[in-house]
Amino acid sequence: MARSKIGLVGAGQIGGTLAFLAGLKELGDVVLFDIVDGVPQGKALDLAESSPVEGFDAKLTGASSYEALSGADVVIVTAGVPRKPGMSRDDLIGTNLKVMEQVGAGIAKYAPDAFVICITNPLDAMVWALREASGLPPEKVVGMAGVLDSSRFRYFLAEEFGVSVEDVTAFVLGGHGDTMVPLPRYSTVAGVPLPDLVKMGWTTQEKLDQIIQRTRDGGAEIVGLLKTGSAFYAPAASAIAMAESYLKDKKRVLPIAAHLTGQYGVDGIYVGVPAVIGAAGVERIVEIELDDAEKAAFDKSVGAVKGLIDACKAIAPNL
Ligand code: TXD
Repeated sequence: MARSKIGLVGAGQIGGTLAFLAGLKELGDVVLFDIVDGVPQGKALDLAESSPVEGFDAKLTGASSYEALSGADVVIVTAGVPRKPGMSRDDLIGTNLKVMEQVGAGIAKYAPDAFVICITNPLDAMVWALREASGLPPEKVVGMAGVLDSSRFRYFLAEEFGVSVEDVTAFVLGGHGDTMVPLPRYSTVAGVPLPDLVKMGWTTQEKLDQIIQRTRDGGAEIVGLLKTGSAFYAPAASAIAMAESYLKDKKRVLPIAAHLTGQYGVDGIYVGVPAVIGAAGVERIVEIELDDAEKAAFDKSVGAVKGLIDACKAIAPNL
């Protein structure tokens, strides 16, 4: 059976890391695409030269034409510009929306059967725009944010509790921004929900609230430290987990930006919800029960996403 093919649109900080992780996990052949000539080719060659050391067999190439995406099974999109200190994710709309229109056209032409994972910010609006511009079925176009946000949440919780990150599960719903909705009731250590752990004296509500806020500020914390760009290792690892679930039909239950058609009372936009990712793409949206406070927070986040999408429609009425 031929190897899978993974197309990476954007060969920058996240794109290069995606390529390395895809190689190390032997997920298939990798094509890096970028508009900066030489960067995709140089990174692909460097990564290929690591393969004998790491022992993975894959064809790694760089390209400056969308034609190189032909027949890709998965396309991961990081094309665009990242934040600088003091910028919000929403400040990126003007530039990155135009990029999504170009990328959507390229995918429609050369990889219409691919499972597409958008990473470009502001994520919830950019994945919507990418789906509109590509015309692909909504179940084959998703956004990566919730896996990253919940991984940050899980890491901070594991540190607080002194337990393995492997035994901490967490859900973060809603938009990838200040209104994201970490859900303590559905986050656990080995199945023990966080509210019970507070009662058991493992932590305090105040400490838990601090961890939730640090999760919300996770991106800005790293942008502030790096100064020249944003996070890229954890974002790349998060998108690769989604790609792997599709390529291996693992049916993972992951928080992703998915197209809703009435679930959670939301229709026609992308927002972070738990979903099953398998060989058919988004195979199920998991509608968990939300209490009044959680629902109010989720609805506020949905409102923020709707505002971003309205801003996109104002800039690009053809979408
Ligand atoms: O959780 C999440 N979704 C976020 C997403 C987590 C972290 C970063 N987030 C966003 O991903 C970030 O705000 C950016 O919008 C993207 C990519 O971040 P990255 O750190 O990889 O940015 P780089 O290193 O600047 O890489 C972007 C590449 C760069 O090489 C450009 O030349 C290329 O995109 N680029 C393009 N490629 C193709 N086509 C076009 N038009 C284009 N424009 C820029």
